[in-house]
Amino acid sequence: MKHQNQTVGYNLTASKFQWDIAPGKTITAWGFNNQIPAPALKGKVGDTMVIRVKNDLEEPTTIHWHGLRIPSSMDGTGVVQEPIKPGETFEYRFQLPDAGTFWFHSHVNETVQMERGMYGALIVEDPAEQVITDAEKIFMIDDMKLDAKNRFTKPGWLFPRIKERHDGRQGNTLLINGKENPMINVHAGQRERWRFINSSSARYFYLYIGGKPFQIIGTDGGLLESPITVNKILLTPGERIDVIAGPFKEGENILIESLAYNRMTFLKSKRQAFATVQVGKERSSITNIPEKLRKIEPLAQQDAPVTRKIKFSVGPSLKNGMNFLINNKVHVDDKPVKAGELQIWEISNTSLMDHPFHLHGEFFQVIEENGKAPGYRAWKDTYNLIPGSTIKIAWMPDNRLGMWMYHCHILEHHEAGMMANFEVIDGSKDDNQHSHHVHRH
Ligand SMILES: [Cu+2]
Repeated sequence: MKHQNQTVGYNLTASKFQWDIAPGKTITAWGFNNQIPAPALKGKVGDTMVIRVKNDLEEPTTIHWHGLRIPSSMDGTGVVQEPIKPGETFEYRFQLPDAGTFWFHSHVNETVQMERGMYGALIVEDPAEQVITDAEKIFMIDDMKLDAKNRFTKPGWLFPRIKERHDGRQGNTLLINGKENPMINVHAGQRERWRFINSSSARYFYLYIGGKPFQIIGTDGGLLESPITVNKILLTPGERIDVIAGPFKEGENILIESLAYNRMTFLKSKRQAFATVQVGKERSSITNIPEKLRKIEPLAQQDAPVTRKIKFSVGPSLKNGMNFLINNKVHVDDKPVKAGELQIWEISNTSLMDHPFHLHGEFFQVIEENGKAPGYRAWKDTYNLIPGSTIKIAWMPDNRLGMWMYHCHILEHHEAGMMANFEVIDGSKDDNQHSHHVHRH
């Protein structure tokens, strides 16, 4: 039976509240509907989602819908929207074009607002999808930097401040779905779909499930062509991954961990546990994972001519110790692109640390990484650039004209300048009719 498109309504209220991250461990959070994460928003492909956001904080905010291919005016950034002032309400309204694991988060003063909990999952299902699992869970990964009294801290001294700017804020308190080391209950013999979302400021989450193999079935922009079996996978800030976990044996206790990943920070990376999976009584399984999940048509060949070059780098700054740069500048206005004109962007990272590149409102395909074609095709909106690397991405701007942006998804780097605004313009008009010069971010 064909799915009848529906309108799905949600109310989100941003406010300050007390939140228990563990028994007896309470923080003053900022978030939506008094919970971290916000309630998961769910819809089906083709549905219209209407989300009324009331701001009960003492400062302005907006919401960015990470990964959703929606109109520019709904993207939630400072160039497309007046921030929602304290006491005001704004209605976001858009159709859900793609199935997948998406998320939303504030896009004003992110290093404070997101750090304190202003994020949630947005799941879009496709009723025609063939994947069947016994259960489904969403895991939003985060960390918070708290002092001994569970307060959020900002480094006061110059060197710690430079370190946090350099590394991004990496917390000492690890969270899955707003809780410290939660118990995850599963049944023996069953297989579940786990949707991981890295909503942290800067932490590289290197997923490891007790060494057990799991299957990756989806990335940022929905299903892969075929499942890929691994026993670890890196998830950088902003990225999502759908995996099939299990079957496990009754009585097993398995840690969900992040392995150490050296992204060239001052802070040394360690292997750390985020949650414990407790395996209960055996149950029968109805899971079915087809070998062919879907077809992803290639947007371009590896040797397609480059239409734009983007360089991520770090330079000295008298005021802050260092600046985070795009093409040698901070907070950049990049050239427009024309709707319907294939984009082949060569993005290089000449700095000595990793940066996750995020493009708003579009999916891209990585067609080359350091001279090689990637192992499999996937739709992405966030992709990690290791030091000294160069990738080529292909994407096709459609008719959603207006302002968009790309940036490093380490929030402190974004704030320190590693971001650019650009416009998607009508392909039938010439460039100099358009000259938005904006410097907000
Ligand atoms: Cu960065």
